[in-house]
Amino acid sequence: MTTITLVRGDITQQSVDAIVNAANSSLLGGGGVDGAIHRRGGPAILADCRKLRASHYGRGLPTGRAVATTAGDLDARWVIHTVGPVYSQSLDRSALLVSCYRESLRVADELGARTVAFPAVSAGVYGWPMNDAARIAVETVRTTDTSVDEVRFVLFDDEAYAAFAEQTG
Ligand code: AR6
Repeated sequence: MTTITLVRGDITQQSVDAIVNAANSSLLGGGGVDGAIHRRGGPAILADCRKLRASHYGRGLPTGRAVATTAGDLDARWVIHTVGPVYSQSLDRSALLVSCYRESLRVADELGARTVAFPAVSAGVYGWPMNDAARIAVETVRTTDTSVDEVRFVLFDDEAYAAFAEQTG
């Protein structure tokens, strides 16, 4: 059984096996949670990302996929980078958001990670409505077969926390 916990705070302060990053396909960093992870984790994370680009993802990491790097100076063993979909009102891109959580958990299982912290993927710069992002996140974790003991959603503000709390009731 995977336990879902909610924390209001900064994901870079978490002590877990793996921290999931809401990255972009370049894997070279950005704003939001991505910027915070690279800032606090230090240059080792970017160095690993550059190696992954050179070896496997010259055209970028596709949306919905996930890959792991070192966690640098963070209090974690790995960062799992996943690329969420940009929200679209005309297209239903939710399967790609489901895939982000499934793929991140699959990578966590491969690594042997037992505690994994997630942000609200796609719910910032990528524009996904928070309530829907929370529903997809919680439903997907609940229906994914994984060896992860704890999935910790780390929510940055009251709106995000409330949306996830409504789903976990
Ligand atoms: N800890 C936890 N959550 C955070 C933190 C933090 N330190 N900082 C922000 N959030 P976003 P996206 C929340 O924009 O929508 C980047 O530039 C934030 O409030 O980080 O998937 C990437 O490089 C929001 O609720 O990710 C991509 O280009 C959630 O994390 C793009 O943004 C996700 O917001 C990805 O956009």
